[in-house]
Amino acid sequence: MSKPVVGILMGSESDLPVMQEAAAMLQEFGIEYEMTIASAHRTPKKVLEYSQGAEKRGIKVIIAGAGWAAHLAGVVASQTMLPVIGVPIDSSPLKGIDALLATVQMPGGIPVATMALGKAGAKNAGIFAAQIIASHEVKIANRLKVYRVEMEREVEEKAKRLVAFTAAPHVVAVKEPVAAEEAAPAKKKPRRRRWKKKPGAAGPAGESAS
Ligand code: RP5
Repeated sequence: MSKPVVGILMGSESDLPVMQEAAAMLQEFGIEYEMTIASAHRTPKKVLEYSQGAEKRGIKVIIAGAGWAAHLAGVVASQTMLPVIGVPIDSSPLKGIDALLATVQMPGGIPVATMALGKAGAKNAGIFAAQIIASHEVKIANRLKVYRVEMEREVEEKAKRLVAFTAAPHVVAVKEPVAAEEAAPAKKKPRRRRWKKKPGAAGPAGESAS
């Protein structure tokens, strides 16, 4: 096994289900990575040590995912010259809008390449890290090209299946929606009972027929 070239950091264990998406993409492209929990506010020393030592250890890109007031990616970026990819995580009551703004709104001077919120963002972080590595590794560049071709083929297959589905007889045979009155048989009106006066008989109020 060769040395990891991508470092994945996350603020909490609760971020793992999201950040696994980044790891899955790196695995798909055959890129070695390491993954750990380091929080900018709970374990700030660890974050500093990790960020300052990463380049020396052979790391080329750092992916940092955090939720709430997500300052992790910015703090990491401030401590290294490596490119830092930020993944805002939708773990807060604000559904991640706080993490998105905290990660993307870096003041000029210390950039963080911010991805989309949540799992899609983590997935893209993995692909983006692969693209950075691909700039000096032809093998990874080729795998990325294959990935794009495969994605295109899958979408085309789905489009063909959709055409086949809409052309199928069972779809054509679908009837127009039946109007509610037609669908339900009209209810018979209850016959009103009429009180008939018998000739010469007294009425209900005791009136005699005239
Ligand atoms: C952030 O606080 C983490 O990145 C996580 O998304 C959020 C909540 O952490 P836990 O309270 O679940 O540990 O630092």
